[in-house]
Amino acid sequence: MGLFLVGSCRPHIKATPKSSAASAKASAALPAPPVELSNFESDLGSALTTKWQAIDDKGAGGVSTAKAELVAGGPSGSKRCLQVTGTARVESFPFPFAGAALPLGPVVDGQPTPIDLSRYHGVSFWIKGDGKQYMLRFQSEAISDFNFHHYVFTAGPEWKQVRVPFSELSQFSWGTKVPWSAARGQVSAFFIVTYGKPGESVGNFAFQVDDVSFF
Ligand SMILES: [Ca+2]
Repeated sequence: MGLFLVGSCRPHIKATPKSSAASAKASAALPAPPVELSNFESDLGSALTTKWQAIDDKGAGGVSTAKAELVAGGPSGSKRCLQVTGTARVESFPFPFAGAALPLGPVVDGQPTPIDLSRYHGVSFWIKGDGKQYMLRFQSEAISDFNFHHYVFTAGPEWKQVRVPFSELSQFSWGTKVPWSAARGQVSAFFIVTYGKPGESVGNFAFQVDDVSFF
């Protein structure tokens, strides 16, 4: 899917800055923390009225694939969770990625409206997977070279909670460094995607996510 596509390294698609007025409007009704964004009990929706979707690198010339769907299960007490499966591999595009994305503001003309995350301190979710490394990322309009703030973790065979204060997010060594305090006001999407070194295929992947919250 090519919607608001980003790469794990330097893709060649330019972000389109959104107006601050649109950002302020989308942020106006944000609930106070802690807020449960998605529990996946009945659908792929979120408390922000946006919806989770599969994301891959095809729009950047890649060949990776992803599928996002509701399945039975989840951590204790859950009936359903989000399952993401696919393949992330190198062909002509050297920075393969695939996974799932949540637009944070309303999607207009295929692009999510940025919102202001200043009132939140971090993100938490439950995860289970194939033992591979994954990366959460926050796409911000304040960053023009795709070096978005991220955090790498491993999804193992047992459900575990990943709880990440925004202060623990980092950027790659390439690209312009932007403090989170300057990026958090214009965040358009949250991603959980495969993590691999440039030029390296991740191969088949599978993980499940549940109970995504901002605290
Ligand atoms: Ca659930």
